[in-house]
Amino acid sequence: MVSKHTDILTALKQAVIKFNEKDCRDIAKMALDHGIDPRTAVDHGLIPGMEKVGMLFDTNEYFVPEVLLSTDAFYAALEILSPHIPKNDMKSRISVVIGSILGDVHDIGKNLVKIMFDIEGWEVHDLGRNVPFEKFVEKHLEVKSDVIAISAMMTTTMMGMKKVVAMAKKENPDCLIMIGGASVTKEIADVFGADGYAASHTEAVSGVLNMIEQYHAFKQNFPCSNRHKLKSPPLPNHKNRLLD
Ligand code: B12
Repeated sequence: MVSKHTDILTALKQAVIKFNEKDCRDIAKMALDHGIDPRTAVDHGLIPGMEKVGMLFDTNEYFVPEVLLSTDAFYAALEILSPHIPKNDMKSRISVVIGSILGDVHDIGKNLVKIMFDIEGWEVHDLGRNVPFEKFVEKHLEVKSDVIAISAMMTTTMMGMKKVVAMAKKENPDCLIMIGGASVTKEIADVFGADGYAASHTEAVSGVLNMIEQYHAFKQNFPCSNRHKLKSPPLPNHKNRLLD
């Protein structure tokens, strides 16, 4: 059975690499039929496939059209798998505005992060990709989100995140901003004045919870500061998950 599961995950990876949308769909269904955890199928099938595509692109074996086709294949499987990923029925709903920064059409990573937030049962406002700076801030103010999460995959687009941080903090100093994407590091996040950073979708949820924990610690230590209240109160159920 284990080897059957491994075979299916390998086949899923290969279907992304070979940009075979139909195979991707069929193998994703097969994975579910064989009781493979859909998250495992994403993390150990689809993502390694996309990573390999990135390598082929780097070595000029693949060009943009192949990468686009692989992206379609990736999404075809993700569409089948993601509805089967169980969601938490958390009482506290953190509210997040998320999007890929202006000039950036890469959205696979952003969408994986979004799925993780969805799984947590959080309120997620997805602005999509190539999002103008002011849209992040406008949406944050409109829905009073706790967090703005921004993705940038290119060195040319990542500077835009610094602008969003400045614009958002000017409008609401309490807005917590998390940034990520292949071009971003923790150091860059610090330099940009972002409150949080996560290297991958698997760290994004704990990254947000950490950020909120630090915010509440700050409020406790500096009650007279002019920071305002977050929409979501401290989350008592999160004791075992970083927050109090
Ligand atoms: C797929 C892809 C594309 C697809 C995008 C399709 C789509 N819908 O996303 C297409 C073909 C459209 C494309 C186009 C281009 N691409 Co491209 N692309 C890639 C590729 C191969 C894979 C990216 C990917 O999806 N990885 C898989 C996901 C799972 O990983 P990830 O994106 O890193 O996301 C994870 C983390 O970064 C993190 N994360 C991401 N976002 C966020 C946000 C938050 C808040 C958090 C906490 C975490 C987080 O979590 C994610 C999940 O674990 C990369 C190569 C690579 N090795 O990354 C190049 C790459 C990003 N592309 C690149 C380039 C140059 C381009 C083009 C300019 C090419 C061209 N000549 O036209 C155009 C630009 C278009 C534009 N204006 O945006 C360069 C960028 C170089 C740079 N450093 O600036 C790369 C690195 C390739 C390279 N080595 O040159 N691309």
